[in-house]
Amino acid sequence: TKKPARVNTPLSVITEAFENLADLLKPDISTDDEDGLSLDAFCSACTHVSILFSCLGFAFKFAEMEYISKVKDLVEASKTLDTLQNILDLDVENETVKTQGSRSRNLRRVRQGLDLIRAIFEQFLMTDEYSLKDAATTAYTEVCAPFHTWAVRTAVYAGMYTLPTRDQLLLRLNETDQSVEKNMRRYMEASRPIIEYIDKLYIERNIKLDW
Ligand code: 1PZ
Repeated sequence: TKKPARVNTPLSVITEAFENLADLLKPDISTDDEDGLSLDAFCSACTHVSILFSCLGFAFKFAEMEYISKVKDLVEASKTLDTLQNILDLDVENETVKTQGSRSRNLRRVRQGLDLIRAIFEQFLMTDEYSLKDAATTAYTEVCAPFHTWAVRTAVYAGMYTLPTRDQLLLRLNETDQSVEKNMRRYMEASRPIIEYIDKLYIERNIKLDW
């Protein structure tokens, strides 16, 4: 019997991008610890996330534009800066870490987006009975809501009602129950060290993560 050809689903593309990025953080591969994580490599993984938005529908157009504009700014930065820590060091020097639109702030926002996706996947896999709306609502409340304004939170919670059902999502992602579980778990595992790495960049510079 012939095995079905392996197809690249949107989720497997994202997952692979983050696994490759996480590999760069492994001590045996990065030869010089002082170098830090490549901004180019980080941006290219983050760019892949955009594919997901097309599965969510019109209500999340705003989230998509927000996310993409932040990543774009980091791509712009990557033309002159080599690593993620360069971004922080420059803003620390200029006292613009938390300034609206600064690169350190945009990096923090993108990091929150990556963590949100991880939390949504975690919730989604908790039980088959869980709707995408409930999974996403719980994850958002945990990961992003504390840092968003009242207006944004209200819009996001309203938008949740327009999310596709579980089955619709699997269909749009071209996944089965088994394949979606595997890919979501792989993303959850790969994104964790990257998120921790980014947090450490701020903490090492005495910047609290309460924003
Ligand atoms: C498959 C799972 C579907 C779940 C969908 C859940 C979507 C949650 C959407 C969150 C929208 C946040 C919108 C706006 C946030 C802004 O307040 C901040 C402003 O930052 P500032 O300019 O003040 O520094 N913007 C962001 O945080 C940018 C990134 C937000 C987008 C994250 C999306 C994550 C991906 C969801 C799954 C595709």
